[in-house]
Amino acid sequence: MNAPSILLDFAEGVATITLNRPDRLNSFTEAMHAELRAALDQVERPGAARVLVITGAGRGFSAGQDLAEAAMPADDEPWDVGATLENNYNPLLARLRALPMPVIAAVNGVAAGASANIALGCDLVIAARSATFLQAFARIALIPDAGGTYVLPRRVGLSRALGLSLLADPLSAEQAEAWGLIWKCVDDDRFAETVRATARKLASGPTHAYALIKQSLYAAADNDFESQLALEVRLQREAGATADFREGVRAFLEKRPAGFQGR
Ligand code: T3D
Repeated sequence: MNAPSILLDFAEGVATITLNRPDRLNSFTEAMHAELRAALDQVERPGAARVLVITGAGRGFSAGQDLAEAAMPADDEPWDVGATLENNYNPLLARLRALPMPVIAAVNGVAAGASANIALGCDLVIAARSATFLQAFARIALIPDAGGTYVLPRRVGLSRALGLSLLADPLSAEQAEAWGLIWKCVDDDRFAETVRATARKLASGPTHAYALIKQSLYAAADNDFESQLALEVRLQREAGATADFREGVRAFLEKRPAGFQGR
């Protein structure tokens, strides 16, 4: 029997999904996408988790689409590369963004192709110093996908987005942090502990408020100022109606740490 290509673990409110095809640098197959969808179903069960970490097994995070999986059609046959985006990557990116909890990409090694953009589609990207981000697409005459053309110019500006996409050179984790593409680059020997500590902190936080923070900040990229102010009113009302808000204020007034329940 084949080893599962997705591992899922739950501990203390933290769900960890490990991309697990290390001999193929965790590149994505159809089966792996299906396993990932099933794992996300588990993560989304009510009360199952308050934070999700996605990482890779072995020396890499993931090398994008498995280029060896699909048989190449004959030269006169059509090759619909958009289908895998529609069926697999786009729903995945939308799902990660909508997940009502923080999602951490723990980038342990190279993140290439669609997987670089899956990592960038997570809410917090923590990368080991030895990791790299590679918009590999132009190397095989494709365009950045899995949200790459959306997120890159918004995070690093058009000049750098074009440079990364056209030249398809690896970007170091350190440079990615300096450009504001990712949250944090940490030394390899501190990577696992940093991810663990960050996940634990988020798992004991106000989960519902985190979901609303995600919603408001992602909406800001496309909203005008007035619409964003109106959205803040609506979402702040919702945050203010949670038990965690009352607990946060009570804890502040009583000069003690808050005990958030995530609702
Ligand atoms: O349907 C569609 O195709 C459309 C979808 C597109 C979405 C995409 O993601 S397109 C982009 C696909 N990804 C790539 O182009 C990256 C391909 N990989 C690489 O360029 C290199 O592997 C890396 C730069 C990421 C890492 O290089 P290195 O030297 O550290 O490792 P390696 O030796 O190249 O890879 C290790 C093994 O993994 C190797 O197998 P081997 O020789 O030991 O038997 C390699 O072939 C395999 N591998 C790496 N990436 C892929 C892969 N096998 C299949 N697909 C891969 N994407």
